Amino acid sequence: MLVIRSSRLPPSIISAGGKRLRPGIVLLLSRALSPDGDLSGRHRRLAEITEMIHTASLVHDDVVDEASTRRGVDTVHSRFNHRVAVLAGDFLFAQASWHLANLDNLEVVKLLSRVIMDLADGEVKQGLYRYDTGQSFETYLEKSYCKTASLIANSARAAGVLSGLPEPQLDDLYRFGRQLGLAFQVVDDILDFTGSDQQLGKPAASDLASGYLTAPALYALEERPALAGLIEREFSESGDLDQALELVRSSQAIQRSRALAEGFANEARDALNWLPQSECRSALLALPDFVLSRLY
Ligand code: GRG
Repeated sequence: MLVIRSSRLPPSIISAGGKRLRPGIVLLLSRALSPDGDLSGRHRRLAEITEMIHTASLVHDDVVDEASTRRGVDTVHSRFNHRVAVLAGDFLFAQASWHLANLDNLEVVKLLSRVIMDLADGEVKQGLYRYDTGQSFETYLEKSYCKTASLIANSARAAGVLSGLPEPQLDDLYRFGRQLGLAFQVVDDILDFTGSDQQLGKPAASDLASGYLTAPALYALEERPALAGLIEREFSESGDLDQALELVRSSQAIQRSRALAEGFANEARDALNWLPQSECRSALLALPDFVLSRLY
């Protein structure tokens, strides 16, 4: 993948790296599914495409959320401006689409195009339900699927397509990615309440402050009716946000969210039981625990 580096440039979202979870899954699946543990060139390209799509979505997301930092560095729009950030995100989406088309596999093109549709859909859903205390838990999970799990699920399935797997196993790969992605998003949502700015690489408690109601807030609303009033008036009075955070943190919401993430992580692990023994299989089966370990 083309990466522009210069010692004179300050760190960017690309050089800051991130966890590279999504390409890691595609690379591990490629090796785990190959009889001699090889990594094919097409799987390598698919891995690059998944990270390009992910990075593009982060750049756009930071514009929408007006976020100042990401991966511990200034966001593109805060370093340059909104116009540059939107164009940089578009550029990455366009590059990803070009390399995707050049894989010459219509099924893979369909899977990854669907992801880009889901990302946009998830972002719209999230915007529509801001500060909406009446939203269902199902709406939250649908949004989480679109914004996070779809990319992991469909790229895992696409890795299986490139390996020539039959339909039932493709379904298992999709299920692995979907449940892992949901676990990952719930963990991310918990960390927003429990992590520090430094741990997160972005401001803590920013979801609730922006009116995004995630698993901890939705569970807390069931236990603490006073929380609804604070959210509905959009934390407009001084001390509202701190009071809301205290209501969430003093309820069972974090424990219940943790149990939800553990359930998704277990389902992800079960979906890959059939993979033949290899180091890559062991690494893939360790991923659900890695996702949960971010909580401890
Ligand atoms: C498709 C035109 C078009 C727009 C995209 C903005 C947008 C619509 C979608 C946003 C999707 C988004 C940013 C979801 C967040 C997913 C998430 C949990 C990101 C954090 O992932 P990590 O922790 O990040 O893996 P690192 O930095 O490790 O890569």
